[in-house]
Amino acid sequence: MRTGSEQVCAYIALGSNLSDPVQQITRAFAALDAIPETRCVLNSSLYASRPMGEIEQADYINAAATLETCLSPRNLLHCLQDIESRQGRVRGEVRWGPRTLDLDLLIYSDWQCHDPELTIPHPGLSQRNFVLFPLYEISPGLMVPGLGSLQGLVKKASMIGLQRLETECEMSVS
Ligand code: A4P
Ligand code: MG
Repeated sequence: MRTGSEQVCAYIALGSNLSDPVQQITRAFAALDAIPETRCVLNSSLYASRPMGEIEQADYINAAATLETCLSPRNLLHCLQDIESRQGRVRGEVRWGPRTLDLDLLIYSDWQCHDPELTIPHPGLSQRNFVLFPLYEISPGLMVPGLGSLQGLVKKASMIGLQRLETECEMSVS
């Protein structure tokens, strides 16, 4: 069990499709940086994405962030859930339903855990283009514990239904 104290890198996926999603994600970057013993050292561009799943709902804004943190994975997850609540997240009614803010802990150092309360790497990471491309933008050399290189995962993914909203840094997947 990982208890925290030494500084590690953690990667977060952000998503929103309610109550001004661009503003929600921008606020969430600041909230991540304000977590105790934690700094948000990089954030990706914002991406518009078509909703995954069967529910009819608005398009999402997605992004990714790199944190440096001394918190344990569970304490970090609880901080992410606090931020979701503060930004109006109502949890639990519909799986994959609309939300003001979703913060998923994608990767925590080289750690792997398969507990329902905390699964790391996040189980959706390798199948979701709205997670892979923002993460690749901020950490192209990343190795995903148990899954190999992020670049390898990105090469198998498609940009269909995904649009980057900012243009200043070009991505190339070779
Ligand atoms: N949990 C376990 N591991 C983790 C982890 N690594 N990070 C547990 C965060 N939470 C983790 O999460 C449900 C439970 O997962 C929690 O109790 C936590 O302890 P939740 O945030 O309450 O519920 P959820 O997010 O609705 O569930 P789920 O199945 O994780 O939904 P997803 O996978 O996050 O999908 N379409 C687009 N285009 N973009 C999106 O961002 N998001 C969703 C939600 C649907 N469609 C989307 C998007
Ligand atoms: Mg979630």
